[in-house]
Amino acid sequence: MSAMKLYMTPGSCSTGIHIILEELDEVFEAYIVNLPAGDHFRPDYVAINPKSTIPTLVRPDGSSLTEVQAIAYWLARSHPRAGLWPEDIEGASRLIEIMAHVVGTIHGHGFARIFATDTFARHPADHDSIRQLGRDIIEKGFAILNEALGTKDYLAGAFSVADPILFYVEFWADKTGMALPDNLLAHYRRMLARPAVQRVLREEGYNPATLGLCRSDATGSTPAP
Ligand SMILES: N[C@@H](CCC(=O)N[C@@H](CS)C(=O)NCC(=O)O)C(=O)O
Repeated sequence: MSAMKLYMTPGSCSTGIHIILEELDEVFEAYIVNLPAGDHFRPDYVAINPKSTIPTLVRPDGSSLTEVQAIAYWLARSHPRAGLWPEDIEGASRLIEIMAHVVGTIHGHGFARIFATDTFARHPADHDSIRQLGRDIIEKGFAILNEALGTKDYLAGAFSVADPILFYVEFWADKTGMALPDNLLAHYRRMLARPAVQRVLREEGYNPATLGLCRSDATGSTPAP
């Protein structure tokens, strides 16, 4: 048995997993995968994760686990005393539903069209419209999540592994100047106030004090004066 290894890229979806590990006070080794440099296609990384995606968690028995939701679930279930996963079937199903929506739709169909536009259309003339489609998908997704969260502090009421997953797309919205509806903005700021989240952001090169200053309105999020 050895320490877990998290293969991650600062400011990416792996930030959600990094936060879960920090919240669990888990000892792990962090390995930075430089996506722009193509590190994820190097044979040594492909041997760990043939999908060439981040995050990858290499567990104490040496086996790799990929996919954000699967890693979040495994971390929660292997630390039952932390209480980061609901015990009831309805609560657990709702968290799976939300994480799938965040990772599959808001990230995979929405932000991916903005961050990796050229993987959706070969011709640069199409890129603006692809990016706009991405923004539309994100806006619709955020409206649905805003209703699901309601006025609860966290998605399951109490903090769970789904909150850092929601956090990473809220963080991307902030960084790209997109509006967050009221309940999500309150959730994002609540997450930013957590000491573990602040530690992760600093470790990944961000200043938490400069985040969460966006405001929620119908015309789009703009920095607060
Ligand atoms: N479905 C994957 C998505 C992960 C993903 O798209 N990660 C991005 C970074 S946020 C990535 O690895 N991009 C590199 C690539 O796809 O080439 C998961 O849940 O882990």
